[in-house]
Amino acid sequence: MSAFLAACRREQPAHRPVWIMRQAGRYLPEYRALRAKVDFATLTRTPELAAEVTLQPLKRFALDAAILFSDIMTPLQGMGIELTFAPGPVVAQPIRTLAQIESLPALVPERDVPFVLEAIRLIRGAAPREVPLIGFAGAPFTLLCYLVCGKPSKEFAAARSFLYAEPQASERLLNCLADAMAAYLAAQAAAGAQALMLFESWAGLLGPAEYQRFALAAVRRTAQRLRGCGVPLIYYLNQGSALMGAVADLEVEVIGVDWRCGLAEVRRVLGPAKAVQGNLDPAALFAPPAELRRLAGAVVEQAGPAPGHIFNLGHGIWPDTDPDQVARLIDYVHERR
Ligand code: 1CP
Repeated sequence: MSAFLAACRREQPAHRPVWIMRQAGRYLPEYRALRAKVDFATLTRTPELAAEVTLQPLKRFALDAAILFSDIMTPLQGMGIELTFAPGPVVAQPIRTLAQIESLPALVPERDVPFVLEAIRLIRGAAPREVPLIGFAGAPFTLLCYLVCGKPSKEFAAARSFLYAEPQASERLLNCLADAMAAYLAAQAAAGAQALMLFESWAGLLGPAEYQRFALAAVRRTAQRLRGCGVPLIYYLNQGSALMGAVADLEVEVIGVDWRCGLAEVRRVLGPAKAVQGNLDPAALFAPPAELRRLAGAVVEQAGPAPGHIFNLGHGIWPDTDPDQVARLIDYVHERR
């Protein structure tokens, strides 16, 4: 079994697996060269190109997993939501009313996003056997943030006030998104994705009670619908250190965390039934090589010797990162046995 899948299942891998959030993207010259010719939406909707971009980082680096090149908003376009990327997602008609929520159709992946499933099949046919493919979706609350605000934001004020002003409508929207993302992820697994990941990028905006009532309830719903799909599920929370106790009994195999929490404490709170993924600060890739090696070692030390650690950054890699630093980081993780 691959090192990545072994770690997801908390079995002892031959080496500590490592991959990088946003590993296919703008820090790679070959990605920028392709993007100069093709816009982002077209890349995601053309299976051959999405497969090519997914495989770009694997050609350069000894990565232990691939992640589908797509976006968390792509399936929402399939549900008829009009949006553009500039470069973050901009929704033409932000969702603010129950009527808009009630008119959202269910997602039928084979009909609405066939290009994603075809990209997965192409990647599986071309990727090295020992490098599994991760499919992904946005977690319902993170999708709600973009749908209600209509664009990227620091505070997502419109989305957070919507939870308080319209709690029932919010729950309705979250349930709809939870079901759509469950169908989407199940279809990705059926097409060949060997692990599935939910990105909760804005979990840290919520207090514990609102996190549990809205965000976590919706993720539980997605996870329950995916039970029996046969592949490990990873739930990544950004700025979620205060929420670890709340996710300890969530039915997922792996919890992904950012750099603001120490992995020793995370593992203590989550207990032995969960694998963890993370959590080097993306800024650490700007340290001189010897210091980068020390920082990578510190993450490994924090994670400890028990199986069930997947090395990653704590959030997506920055576009101005030197690719040579990524190569070094992967070596530093692999050289520690
Ligand atoms: O111009 C371009 O090239 C577009 C930039 C871009 C890229 C490369 C966007 C728009 N999305 C992506 C790809 C992408 N997005 C991937 C696949 C690449 C990989 O991981 O190798 C993935 C997994 C995502 C997921 C995603 N999109 C998240 C969750 C992860 C995270 O970073 O928190 C989020 C929040 C988005 C929204 C989004 N889409 C694009 C941008 C620039 C953003 C962020 C907007 C914001 O800051 O709010």
